[in-house]
Amino acid sequence: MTVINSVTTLDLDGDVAVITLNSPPVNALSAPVREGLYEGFKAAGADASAKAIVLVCEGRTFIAGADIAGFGSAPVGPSLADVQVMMENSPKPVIAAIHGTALGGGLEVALCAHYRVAVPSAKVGLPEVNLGLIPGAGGTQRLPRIVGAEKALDMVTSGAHVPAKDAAAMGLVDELVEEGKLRAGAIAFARKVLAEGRPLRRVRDNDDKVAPARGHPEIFANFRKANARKFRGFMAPEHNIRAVEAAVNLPFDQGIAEERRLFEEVMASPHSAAQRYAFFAERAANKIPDVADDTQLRAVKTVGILGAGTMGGGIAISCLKGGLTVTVVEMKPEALERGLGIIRATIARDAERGTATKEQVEQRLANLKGSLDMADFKDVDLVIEAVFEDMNVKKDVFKKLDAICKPGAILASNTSYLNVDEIAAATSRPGDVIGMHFFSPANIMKLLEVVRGAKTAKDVLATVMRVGKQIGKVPVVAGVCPGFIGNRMLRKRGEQAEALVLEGADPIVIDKVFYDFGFPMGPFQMMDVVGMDVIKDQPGERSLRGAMYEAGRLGQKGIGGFYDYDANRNQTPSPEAVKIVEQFRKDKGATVRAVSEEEILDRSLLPVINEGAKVLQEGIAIRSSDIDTIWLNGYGWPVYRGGPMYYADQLGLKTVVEKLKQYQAKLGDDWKPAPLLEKLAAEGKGFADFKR
Ligand code: 3H9
Repeated sequence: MTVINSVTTLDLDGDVAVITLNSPPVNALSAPVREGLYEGFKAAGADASAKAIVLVCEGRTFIAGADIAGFGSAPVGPSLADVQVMMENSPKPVIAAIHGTALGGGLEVALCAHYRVAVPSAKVGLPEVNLGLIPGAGGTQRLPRIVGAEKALDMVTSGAHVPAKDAAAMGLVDELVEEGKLRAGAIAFARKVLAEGRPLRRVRDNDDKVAPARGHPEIFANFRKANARKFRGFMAPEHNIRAVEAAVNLPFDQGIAEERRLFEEVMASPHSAAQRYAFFAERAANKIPDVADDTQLRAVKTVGILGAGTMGGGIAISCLKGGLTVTVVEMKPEALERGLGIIRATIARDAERGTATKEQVEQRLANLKGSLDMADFKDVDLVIEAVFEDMNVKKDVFKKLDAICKPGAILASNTSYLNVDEIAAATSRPGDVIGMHFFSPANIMKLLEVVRGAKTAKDVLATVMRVGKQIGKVPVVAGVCPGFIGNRMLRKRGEQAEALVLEGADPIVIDKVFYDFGFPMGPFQMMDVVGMDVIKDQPGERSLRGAMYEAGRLGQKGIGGFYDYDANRNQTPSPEAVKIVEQFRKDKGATVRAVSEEEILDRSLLPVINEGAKVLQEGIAIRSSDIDTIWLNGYGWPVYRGGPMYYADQLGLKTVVEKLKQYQAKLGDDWKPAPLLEKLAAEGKGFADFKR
C-alpha cells in the first residue's frame, strides 16, 4: 500500500488500483482530499500494472461535498476541476464506489468516473440549493446528460438525496453491489469492465439525454410555474434551473462556463451566506458546553405517549417513523380509538405516497399500541406527556408517572410554556424530568425545543437530544422561562401586531408585510389557521383575537376569522372582520393614523430581536445561532434571512439599538434595548460574537 498523503492511500488488488480516501467526518473536498485524489489518480495512472482504478472512501460516507467550512478561503493545491479532468481523461477505466451519501461535489466527482457502483443503502444528490448555491463542479451539466432535463431539474432544485435503487433506475449508478462489500464489489465490477472491454464512458460526451429538451423552452417555463410558490423569495432555485437550461442548449464547455458564472453569483449572495450559516447553526445546536460528547446515553426503544389528541398523535407518528415502539394512553375509549385511527391512517398514507415501503409501514403499525391505563407505561424508556396545559393537571400526571415508571425512565412534558422545574418537583426524580416542546403539527414540524430543568440530569438531556434527531427533529436546548425561547419571543411580535392594528394598520397589510419578508403567512393568517378558540382571551384580557372569538369567527375551522374562506380554503378579505376591527378600535378609544410598511416591519421584528438578546443574556439559549435555528425550523423565518439574530447582525447592532431607542422615545420603555444588545453594539460586535 502506498501512502499518498494524510488522507489518501493507493493499493493494488491484482490489476485494479484502489484509491482510498479517509478524511472524517464526511470526506469533504478539503485541500488535502483534493491533493490526495489528484496525486492518487496520477500515481495509479502511472502504474503499469494497474488496468482500472477504483475510488472508495472509509468511514460513514463517500465524499459528502465541497468543504463548506472552507468556502471563501484562498484555494491551495490542485483544484477540484484539476482532479475531475484527471479522472475523466484517465486512459484506464475509473469506477467510483459509493456508500453513505455522495452529495454535491462528491457526486460531481463520481460523475467524472466512467462508471459508478453503490451499496443499496447509499444515497446520491446535489443538495447545493439548500445552501443557496448551485452545483459548481459540473453537476448541472453532467447530471442532465444521464437523467435528462426534467429529472435533473427536480434533483437540483429539491436537493433530494436519491436512494441508490432509484439512482440505478435512472442510470446514475451502473450497478448495485452487496451491502457491506463495496470494495470487493467495485473491484469485481472493474474486472468485468476490463474483461468485456467496456468503453471509457465520459458523461460529458453524452448528448442523447439532453437533446430531447432542446428547442422546448416550455419545459423550463412550466417547471418554474409549477414550483413558483415553493421557490418564492429564494435565489438558488432559479439559478439551478438556468444552469440546467444551459446544459440543454450549449455545448458542454460553454455550459460549464455558464455554470461557473451562475455559481459565483449565488456564492456571493447574502442568501447563500445565510443558508450556509443555517446549516452550521443547526449542527452547533447539538453541542452543549457542559455535556461531554461521549456522555453515556440511556437506551430508548419504547416510548409512552399520554394523550392521543392532535399533539400526542403527531408525536406518536414521529416516534414510529423513527423506529421506536409506542404506547399511546388516553382516558376515554372513544378518544383513544379516534386518536389511533388518525395515527394509523397517517402512517399508511406514506406507503401510498411512496415515502415509505409497505414493509416499513407494516412495521410502524405493528409498533403502535393503545391503552386506557397509565400503568402500561411501567416498562417504557421514555414517557412524553401531551395533556391539557394546566399546571395542576401536569403535576398530578407526573406524580402518577413517578409511581408507575421504572427507575431510569425519562419523563418528558410537551408543555409549551409551563415551568418544567415545578413539574419536576412533583416527582421524586427531578433529574429524569425534561421538557420536549414539539410544534404543531408535530409529525411535520422539525423543531423540538428541549427544555432543560435546573435538575435535569446531563445524560437525560443528551439522550433526549439524540432521540430528537432519531425521530427526524431539529432539537435545540432551551432553559426554563415562560414560553421558553420561541414562544417567549413570538409573544412580543403578537403584541405589536395588535398595537399596529389599533393605531390604524390593516391586518391584511400587516400579513402582506410578513409574506413579502418571506414568512409563509402573517400573524392574522396564522391566527385563522390556529383557531380563535385555542388563543382566545385569558381572564382579564381584551384582545382583538378575543373580539373575533366572541363574534363567533374562529378562523379556518369555522365561518372564517380575519379572512373569509371558500370551500378550498382560499382566503378573501372579510367585510365582517373589518367591522369587528373597527368596533375594537372604537371600544379601545384608539386614534387611527397611516402606518407605513416600514414601520410594520420594524415594529414586528425589533421587539423579537430585543427579546432574543434577553433570552441569550439570561442563558435561556446557549448561543445566538440556537435562537435562529428555532425560528427557522418552528416559526417560518425565511432561511435565506438566517434567523432574527443573524438578521440583526446583518443590520448591524448599532442600527438595531438606534431604532429601538427611537421607538422607546415614542412608545415607552418596553422598547428599551436589552443590556446585552447595547453592550455588543457599543463594542462593535454582533450576537454571533457573544460567548458565555
Ligand atoms: C458543494 O459541494 C459545492 C460544489 O458543488 C461546488 C464546488 C466548487 N463540509 O450533518 P452531520 C460536518 S456544497 C464541511 O451532523 P449526519 C458537519 O458540520 C456541499 N463540513 O452528520 C458536522 O461537523 P461537526 C454539498 C461538513 O451523519 C459533521 O460533518 N454537500 C460537510 O447527520 C457531521 O455532519 C452538502 O450540502 C461539508 N460539506 O449527516 C452535504 N458536511 O460534527 C452537507 C458535513 O463538527 N452535509 N460536515 O458538527 C450533509 O447533508 C450531512 O452532513 C450528511 C451527514 C448527510 C453528509
